[in-house]
Amino acid sequence: MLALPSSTNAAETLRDLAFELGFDVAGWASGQVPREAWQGYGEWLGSGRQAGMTYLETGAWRRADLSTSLLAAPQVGRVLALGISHAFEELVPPPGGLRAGRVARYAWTPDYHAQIEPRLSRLVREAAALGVRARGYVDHGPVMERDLAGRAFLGWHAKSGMLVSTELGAFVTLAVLLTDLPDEGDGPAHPDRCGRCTRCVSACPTGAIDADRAIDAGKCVSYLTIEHRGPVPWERRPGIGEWLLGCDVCCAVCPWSLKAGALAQALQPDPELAYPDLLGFFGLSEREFERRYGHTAHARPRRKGMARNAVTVAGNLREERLRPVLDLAAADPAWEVREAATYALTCWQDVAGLEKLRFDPHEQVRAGAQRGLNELLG
Ligand code: B12
Ligand code: SF4
Ligand code: SF4
Repeated sequence: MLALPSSTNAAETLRDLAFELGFDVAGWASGQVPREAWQGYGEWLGSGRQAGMTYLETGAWRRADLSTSLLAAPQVGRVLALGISHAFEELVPPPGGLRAGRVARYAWTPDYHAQIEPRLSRLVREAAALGVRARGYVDHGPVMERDLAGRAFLGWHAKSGMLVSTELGAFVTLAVLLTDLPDEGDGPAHPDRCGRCTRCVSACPTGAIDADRAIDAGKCVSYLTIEHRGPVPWERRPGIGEWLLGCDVCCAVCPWSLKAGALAQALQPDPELAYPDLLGFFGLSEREFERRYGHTAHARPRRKGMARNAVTVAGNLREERLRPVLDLAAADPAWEVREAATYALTCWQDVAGLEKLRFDPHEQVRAGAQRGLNELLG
């Protein structure tokens, strides 16, 4: 029998190991990024849809040439694209505390970077043992993970902007392993399985999904609750609805997610992260918050971002049991939180609460209180 060339063996070994490590889907793509992908990225930046995420502009060109991200290798040959499901079963909120609102499913596990990076490191070590140079990325590298995953046949570029898989639906976290294995080009393109469906577009609470299958981040609840710093534009706050961190609407309504069901196996969700005690975002110093949430996605907006989100949700939900959130927010040391309290007090038609904040030391809090009073009293 003919021995297989060693690069084919290495590629197969690494893909098999990825499955052993808990990835649900894995496939190889060419390391040559097609012109339409990086041009599309440039056009998206040019249209300003990155909102405040200026880090997406830094070294934007590196997405076109992956060799700049595989240190000390002449060039990237092939890339192993990986996907792991975060389609968890619904969880029961833990007892005690004040629990309301929703956290997007990807954030139900202790930080997914921390869960996936050790798996990528294991693949890098195995690659080295096979004489292959490799480097793993999950989320924050200058790498268009969806483009790679699409060309590796893990799924297609769906109308929601997501990489959707026929097996896993849309609740898939992606990662990539850049390697210097010889490039073998891409296989066949994955067919578009959206058909005439437009559920995600109609269900998006803020109209953030554009016709070119890209997101206008400035409108997206995920951006507003995770990445946006400072006050959220007032007119966007009702659209945040009950989302404390991220948003799952476009993934949840997708028929492919419904068909796949709750099949996450490798990642373990934590009910305390899915349904955090809202009171826990107040009365903590930034350092205490970091100690409690440092290993989670909740740390990204920092304590004041989570407190801002909590009071915005309390405003939108208008449930009497959430009154303590409004009181704590109105007295919070961070002006951004007190400013968000003016919105919530307006939703609650609490003129007395707004009157108090009209004399706040911070100009933007006073402006919020005045705006609320104008809305309520004309
Ligand atoms: C910035 C960012 C955001 C921004 C902007 C979102 C956006 N759609 O661009 C915000 C904060 C809004 C966001 C939100 C979310 N995000 Co996000 N985000 C990223 C990040 C860091 C960069 C994305 C980016 O560069 N966007 C700019 C656009 C123009 O680039 P792009 O998406 O890569 O698309 C270009 C090409 O790749 C190509 N393309 C796009 N998709 C596909 C698919 C195929 C098959 C092909 C061939 C080509 C192709 O077209 C585009 C133009 O050329 C990636 C991680 C990464 N490094 O890729 C995660 C990532 C895209 N996010 C992810 C997730 C899970 C989410 C949320 C679901 C989180 C949540 N529940 O709240 C939402 C979903 C919003 C949505 N409908 O897209 C996952 C997506 C997994 C998947 N199955 O697609 C990623 C890949 C992180 C990860 N490692 O898993 N995110
Ligand atoms: S994450 Fe939410 S707000 Fe953002 S595009 Fe999807 S449905 Fe719209
Ligand atoms: S909801 Fe429909 S249109 Fe949107 S990604 Fe899923 S299949 Fe495509």
